[in-house]
Amino acid sequence: MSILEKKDKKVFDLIKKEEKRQLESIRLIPSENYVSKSILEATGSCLTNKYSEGFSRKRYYEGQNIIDQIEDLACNRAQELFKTDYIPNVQPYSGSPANLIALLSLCNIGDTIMGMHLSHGGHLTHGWKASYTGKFFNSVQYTVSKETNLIDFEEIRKLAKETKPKVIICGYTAYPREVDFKKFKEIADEVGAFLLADTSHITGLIAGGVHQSPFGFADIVTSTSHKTLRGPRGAFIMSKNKEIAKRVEKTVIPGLQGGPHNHTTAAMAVSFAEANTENFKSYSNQIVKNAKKLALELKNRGFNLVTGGTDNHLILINTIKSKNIIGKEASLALAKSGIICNANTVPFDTRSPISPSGIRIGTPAITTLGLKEDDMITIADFIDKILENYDNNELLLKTREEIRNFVLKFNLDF
Ligand code: DSN
Repeated sequence: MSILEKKDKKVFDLIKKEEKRQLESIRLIPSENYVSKSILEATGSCLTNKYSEGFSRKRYYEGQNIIDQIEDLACNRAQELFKTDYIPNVQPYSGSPANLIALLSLCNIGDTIMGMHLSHGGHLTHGWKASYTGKFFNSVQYTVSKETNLIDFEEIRKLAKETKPKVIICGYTAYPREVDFKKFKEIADEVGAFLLADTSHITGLIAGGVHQSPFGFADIVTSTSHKTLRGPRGAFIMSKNKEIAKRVEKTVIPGLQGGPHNHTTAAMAVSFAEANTENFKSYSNQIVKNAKKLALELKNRGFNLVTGGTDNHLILINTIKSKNIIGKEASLALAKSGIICNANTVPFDTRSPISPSGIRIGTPAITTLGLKEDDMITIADFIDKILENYDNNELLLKTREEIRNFVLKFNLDF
């Protein structure tokens, strides 16, 4: 970035500082990752200069010969990666627009949709009351079981039969267990609903074969490309058949978006190829191994984990039950020492999303950095020490140095 350094030192310096922060912290936000240099190059390429409203060979502006090839490549690679004939659309700007596009393709404004409640693990765009998906549609929200904090299929079936939703949404942002897409499909069929699977968090695990696949069950699969999949900041939609894919196209443009972000499309194509390798299989397997080990080590130190552990890449800790600290205080204390996570609601939380009862942590980024199971023991020790001493500023700052030294031993090498 020598040109940027010369032309705009202020922005250059801020980017360099952020790069340093990312490499000197233990990054545990489960939706974040480090991308490869190839993906950084593709996102920083001349493709950002081009407008391409429409789809391959059906564009509104000229000069699309290369862009069409890039978009076709991304779509073909998506199908190869997920071993599916679902029809890809790689144009949604990010996960929230992708979900809105999916909902507007499957039903009309005012129709009933059914998604998981925000504080039980659902996303804002799964019909939460403050999101427009909760205002445009008649949103019915399901919860996890009070006893186990697991998905309760009998409750979901009962609610679906009572409310007759047009769309049922599964796939979550803060649910530490495997999603059984087949069971959701059975319920959707029983009530004549479409099934929308938002796999954003677990797409990399699906690609790597360590989580079951929604293909064959969901009518639409939406996903961001930057979480466990380790691609650029973007999203894609996979539709079960041509009719749904056509509706998705129309909802993308002219419905909700203008020109696609071609630099993102190219980077997405790169990430689909990167994820279709033996290396990526090992990576996704290691994400889960690390998460399970970290959960075990935290449990051994007396932490209260929602559902008692994890099957995927994330762990939800009730910090009030664990250490009598509210989630925001816990995440701030951890950040002061260089462990970056987010405060998170837990099921049946009585506190608000801005100051909830827990934190959410995950292993995708640290696994990219090369950390293995033994390193999870060190991280659990750090978390324990910090939360035991969350109001001891001196100790937090001293721990910051220990964490910097620990994490700088690892290198991004791809
Ligand atoms: N912000 C994402 C997450 O952290 O899960 C979801 O959109």
